[in-house]
Amino acid sequence: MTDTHAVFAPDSFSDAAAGPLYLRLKALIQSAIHDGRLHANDALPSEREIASMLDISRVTVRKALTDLVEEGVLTQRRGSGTFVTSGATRVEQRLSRLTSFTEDMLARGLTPSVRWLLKAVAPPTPEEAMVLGLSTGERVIRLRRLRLADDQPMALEQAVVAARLLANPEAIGNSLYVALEAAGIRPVRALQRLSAESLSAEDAQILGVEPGAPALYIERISYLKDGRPVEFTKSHYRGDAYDFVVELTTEQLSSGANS
Ligand code: 16G
Repeated sequence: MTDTHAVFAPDSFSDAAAGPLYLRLKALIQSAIHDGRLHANDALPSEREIASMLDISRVTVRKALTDLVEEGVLTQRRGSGTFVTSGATRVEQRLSRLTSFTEDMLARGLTPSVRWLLKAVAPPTPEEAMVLGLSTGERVIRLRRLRLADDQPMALEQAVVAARLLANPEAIGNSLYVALEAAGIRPVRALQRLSAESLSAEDAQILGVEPGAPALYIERISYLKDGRPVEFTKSHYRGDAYDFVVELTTEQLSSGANS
């Protein structure tokens, strides 16, 4: 088993990195999983040890670890500590957090990649114009991508964003949410609708499965803080590779957790 203390060496927080300490610690752990310095089932040093090695408070360490447990990256076993969740072949996505495909895969130690099928400025369909609240004559940026994790096709996605919000489609790299964040329009809320489907012959071929194979069809409409819609995305996730997990809490617990 790996000695995981090295991951938390005192100089592992770069001075250049900005942002709250707990987010920097989360990023440190996620990148260690991503680049193989932490493996499935590795035990992390104790909260107290991490706090002292990085010279930060235990409260900060606890917040980072709790977040990663909630995201399924770490597992806590009472009395025996915190472990890297063992990499299942199926990917789980928590439905209660507004994250991007890139973030979801990195958080699981998988390498996301993209095969571009289309990146164009185009007129919207009537449905897109309605969902995004476009005026007559407005155009959309249409992105059609095959999303892969560790080179395995996971999902086929078509996203549309009002062209007026993102001036230059060429500036969109592999992550749409990174581009939206850079433009100051990362969504904060989304509505997602899921249904079961059988893949069309064309989509199945792109995803590398048999025609008619089961998939999850997901539509996401995401919104800015002020309520304006920013993204309308239709995704086809391979049914044999993806689990969506929903956490349910009583009202009492969720209001307590937020306070
Ligand atoms: C996820 C979202 C999709 C969003 C994308 C951004 C679902 C079902 N869909 O795939 O709506 O556009 O993430 O990811 O979760 P990116 O920043 O990696 O492009």
